Amino acid sequence: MAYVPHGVTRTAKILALGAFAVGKTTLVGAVSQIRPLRTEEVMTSAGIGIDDTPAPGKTTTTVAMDFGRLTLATGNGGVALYVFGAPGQPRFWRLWQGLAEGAIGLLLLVDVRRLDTTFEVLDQIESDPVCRDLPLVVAVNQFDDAPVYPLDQIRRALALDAPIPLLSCDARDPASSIAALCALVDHALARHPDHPRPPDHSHPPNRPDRLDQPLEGSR
Ligand SMILES: Nc1nc2c(ncn2[C@@H]2O[C@H](COP(=O)(O)OP(=O)(O)O)[C@@H](O)[C@H]2O)c(=O)[nH]1
Ligand SMILES: [Mg+2]
Repeated sequence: MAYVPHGVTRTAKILALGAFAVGKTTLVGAVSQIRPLRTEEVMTSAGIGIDDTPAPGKTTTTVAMDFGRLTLATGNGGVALYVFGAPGQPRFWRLWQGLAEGAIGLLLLVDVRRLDTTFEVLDQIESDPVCRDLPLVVAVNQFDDAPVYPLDQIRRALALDAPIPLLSCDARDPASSIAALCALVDHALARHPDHPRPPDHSHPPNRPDRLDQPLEGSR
């Protein structure tokens, strides 16, 4: 059992969300300084046509949650981040409310090859009574064989409000994934406690269902 290191004065919980196979489990494993808790189960032929993924190496799926922990040094003592990963399929969405309880914010992972699934996830976040009030950062997990789009185009396609940070990451890379977590911590700090910004759910965003041409030279 690895205990929280000395010098840690604060803790914060973060929930990584996103559609099936966008890299949530990979990101939690990449950032965790302890052996991550995983709840992976082997996918069987029963999932064909339901749990389809462009990731050829994916043979398991999260059925409850991922959990990892990392400590970040700050000016006045360390902060321990407890990073949870949610299962992505709609049949597990009822778990999100409980997983999001007490979190300082949500990290939404996106695979640009399957933006339609991200629209559904955004709709779910907006309708979840806990998730919808949490600060949100969106991270494009840039898969090797996925096209590369300018972030402003992805922002428009997802109809993200201007204050929502949007960045690109590689969920397999600890530094890149930690940068995404830091962006979320910064964003959450900026909103709390002096800058509350209640979300406006009165006008459902109009989300286009495709992106334009990828950047030149992209894969
Ligand atoms: N090439 C590439 N593969 C990735 C990346 N992130 C995840 N994967 C692979 O994509 C598959 C799905 O990732 P996983 O973390 O299980 O997705 P989850 O369903 O969101 O938890 C796995 O086979 C990963 O090894 C990435 O950034 N690049
Ligand atoms: Mg997973």
